[in-house]
Amino acid sequence: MKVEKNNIDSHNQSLLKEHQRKFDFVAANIQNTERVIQKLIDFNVAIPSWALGTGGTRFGRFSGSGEPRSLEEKLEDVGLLHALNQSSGSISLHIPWDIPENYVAIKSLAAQLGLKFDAINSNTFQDQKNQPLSYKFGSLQNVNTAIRRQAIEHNIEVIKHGAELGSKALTVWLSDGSCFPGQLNFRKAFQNTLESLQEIYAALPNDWKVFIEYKAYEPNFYSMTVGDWGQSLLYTSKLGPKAFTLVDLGHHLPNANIEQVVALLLMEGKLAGFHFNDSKYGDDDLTVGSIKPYQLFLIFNELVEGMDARGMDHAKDLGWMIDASHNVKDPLEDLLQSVEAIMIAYAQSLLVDRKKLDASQDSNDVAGAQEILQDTFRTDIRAIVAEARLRSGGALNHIQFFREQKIREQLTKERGSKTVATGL
Ligand SMILES: [Mn+2]
Repeated sequence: MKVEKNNIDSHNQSLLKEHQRKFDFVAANIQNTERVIQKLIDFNVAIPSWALGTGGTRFGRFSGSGEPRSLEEKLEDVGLLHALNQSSGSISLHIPWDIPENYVAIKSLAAQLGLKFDAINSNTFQDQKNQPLSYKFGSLQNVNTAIRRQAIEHNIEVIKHGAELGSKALTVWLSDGSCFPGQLNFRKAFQNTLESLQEIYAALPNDWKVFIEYKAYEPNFYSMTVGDWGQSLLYTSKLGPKAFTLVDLGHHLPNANIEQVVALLLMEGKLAGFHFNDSKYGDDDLTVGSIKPYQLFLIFNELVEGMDARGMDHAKDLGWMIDASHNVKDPLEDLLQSVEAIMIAYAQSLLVDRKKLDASQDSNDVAGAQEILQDTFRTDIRAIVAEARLRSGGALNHIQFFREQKIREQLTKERGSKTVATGL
C-alpha cells in the first residue's frame, strides 16, 4: 500500500493551528531555531529489515498481522515509515534473510520509495538450512579452519550483495565466545578472529567500511570474543582505517557509561555509529528512549560535541540505525516512536549552550554544568521536531495518522493475518 500525499496534507491541516501555537512558544525561547530545524531535516535513521515483524523471546513469539513476507514488502514498510516521518530513508539488510533475487528490481523499488541501502549485515550466529558446517562453537574464532573459511566466505558474499545494492558498509556482529571456563583459549580465539576479519577486510571495496559490533554477553555467557568496546577497538585498530567500532546501546554491562565510551571512540576517529534501542536489564531491545531518555540525551550531547570538534557532518559521517525488537507493540508504531525519540534527543543536544558548559567545566562549576544539561533536557522541543517533519512533507502526528488511516488493517488485508517476517 501507499500513503497518499493529500491524506498527509489534510491530517496536517487539521493539526496545524495547535502545532503553530506550540511551535511559536518553544521557538521564542530558544536560539538558532532555523539551524536546528535544518539539521533535523538532514538527519536520517536507518531501519533494520528484521525489526519490521513482531519479535519474540526464547519462550515464544506472538506474531502480529500484515507483517512483510518478502524483501519487497519490507522495503514497502520502510517506505511507509519514511513517508510518515521523512527521517527513515534507508534500510539495513541482513543476509541470508534478505537475499535479493533481482538487484535491479529491488534497487528501483527502493528508489521509488526514496530509500537507500544502509550497512549490510552478515549472519554467522545461526546455522542455515543446507549449511555444511555448524557455528555451534563459533564462526570466525572457530578452532576448525574449514568452519572459519565458511564464515569468511559468507561475509565476502554479503559484501557482494551490498555492493550490488549500493551499501557502503558491512556490519559484523559475532556471537562467538564461550559458555564455560576452560572452553576457549582466549588468545587463540582472538587471533583466529583477527585473521578471519583481515581476510574479510581485504575484500572490502575501496569506498567501504567495516563495522565491528561488540556485545558483553549472550548467547555466550562466560566470554564473548568481541565483548566490549576495548576489544572491538583492538580489532578495528589492527585491521586498518576502514574498520570502525559499532556501539549497540543494549550490548553493555548494566550501568556502563556509554556516553563516555562514545566520546573516546569519537576522539580516536574509530566510532562507526549506532544501533539504537533501550533496555532495563540487558539486551532488551526495547523502544529507544522508553526507559532511559536522559541517557540517550547525554549520549547525543557527547556525539554532537565530539563530531563538531572533528568537523564531522552529523547526518553522514556516522551510521545511525535502530536495532530493536517489538514483542508486544505494532512494529511500525514502535519504529515511529523510536525515530522520534532519536530526533528529540538529537535536537536537544543541538540546543545545549556549549560555551556555558565549557566555562562551567573549566571552572569546576559542577552544579552549573548540571543546570545547563538538565535545563535543555527538560525543555519540551517536540514542536521543533514536528516542524522539521512538516516542512519535509511528513505527518505532524505520525502515530495518530497511522491509526486514523488504519494502515495496519490495510496491510493485513493485503498480506493476511498469519504472516511472519524473517528475523529474530
Ligand atoms: Mn545491534
